[in-house]
Amino acid sequence: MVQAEQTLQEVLNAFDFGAPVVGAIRYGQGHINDTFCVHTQPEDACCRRFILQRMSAAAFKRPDQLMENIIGVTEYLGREVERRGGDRSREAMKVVRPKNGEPYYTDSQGGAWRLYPFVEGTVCHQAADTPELFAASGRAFGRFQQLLKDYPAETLYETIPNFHNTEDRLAKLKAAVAADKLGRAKECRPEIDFMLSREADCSVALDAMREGKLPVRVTHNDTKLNNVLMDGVTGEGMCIIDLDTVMPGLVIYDFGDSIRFGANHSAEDETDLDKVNLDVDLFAVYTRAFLEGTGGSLTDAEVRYLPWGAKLMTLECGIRFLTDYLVGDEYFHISRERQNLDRCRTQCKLVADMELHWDELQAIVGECRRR
Ligand code: ADP
Ligand code: GN1
Ligand code: MG
Repeated sequence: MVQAEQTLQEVLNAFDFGAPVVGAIRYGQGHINDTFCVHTQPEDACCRRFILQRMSAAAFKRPDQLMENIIGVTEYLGREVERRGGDRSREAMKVVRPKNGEPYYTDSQGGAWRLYPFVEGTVCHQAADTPELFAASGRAFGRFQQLLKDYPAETLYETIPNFHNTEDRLAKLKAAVAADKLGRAKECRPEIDFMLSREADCSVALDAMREGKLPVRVTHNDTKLNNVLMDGVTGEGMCIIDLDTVMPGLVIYDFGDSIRFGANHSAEDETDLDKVNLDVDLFAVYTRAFLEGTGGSLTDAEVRYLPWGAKLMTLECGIRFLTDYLVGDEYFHISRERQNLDRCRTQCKLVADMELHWDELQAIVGECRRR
């Protein structure tokens, strides 16, 4: 058996699945963790599935703190869902502890693994194929915000320090360009210049936060469409997943990351940039749905800054992809060469498009404010 298989077997033995395991296969399209779907076969029932994940050691230095956050948040969400008459087994994640009772299992190679029941009857989409789907994801992320509005933010660890500190992200890009350890900077000069020429933008939301205009709340911080499971029958947003980065943050970033990923009709790593365009109608659809989901809990300033959330999250993500490309693809999983550079290029195109449509984006948000 090769080492990876041996490790997987060791990890499978560390959990009690309640029935024999019949297989574990790689699963999903996340960029960060190693995800497996575990199939089990109870004697007198259908196959029961689980999601088993090795948390990324590159991204998360303190899996203990991360899991404390997740257990706190998932239990809180479960109680809130129940209080509102919902089904907590489908609308909230649940951590399954290993046999040793710890929140996660550390394998003999040092990898940190956690287990969740698979939320059945749901679909995970990689693109907003219809406006209805995108609206449903917006309501779900808005509702997530509402459900956690009274969660004690000060009890949460910062699982990735400076995660959405755009100024710091730009500083890291500058350092990577200066070091240029793989000699890749010469092929991405236009992208580097694109980012550097927007240095002032990187401070807009942070300044507003420092000046007290934008409140810090408990936020998800990774609100891609594929981090919400949609009900397979109704198409409504069912369960928000990927809670690794739930931390104190800005709500405009949660809004913005969804726009970055979903308000267009191309893959994040599309190489034909003609296909990469911001869909202003989808921006409008998401804005209304997200605000509906938050149940009116945002301040007027937060609503006013929503277009900035969209632009900054896209710019920041582009900066991160570019930095990772320059340092040798250490953070984001890649399946082909130059994928992180391609991802960076789509983000630049989207930022440019947002700038082009800036007045329209503001008008859409203005209309929501007047409602
Ligand atoms: P990453 O941080 O790498 O994106 P995720 O936690 O988002 O990892 O998981 C990767 C994929 O696994 C998701 O996009 C989704 O398809 C699937 N997934 C994760 N958790 C569950 C779950 N509890 N039930 C069903 N599918 C899940
Ligand atoms: C990562 O984990 P995943 O694939 O949902 C990343 C996000 C990026 C995103 C870009 C913890 O999200 O911040 O926006 O890739 N997550 C982490 O697709 O860094
Ligand atoms: Mg994910």
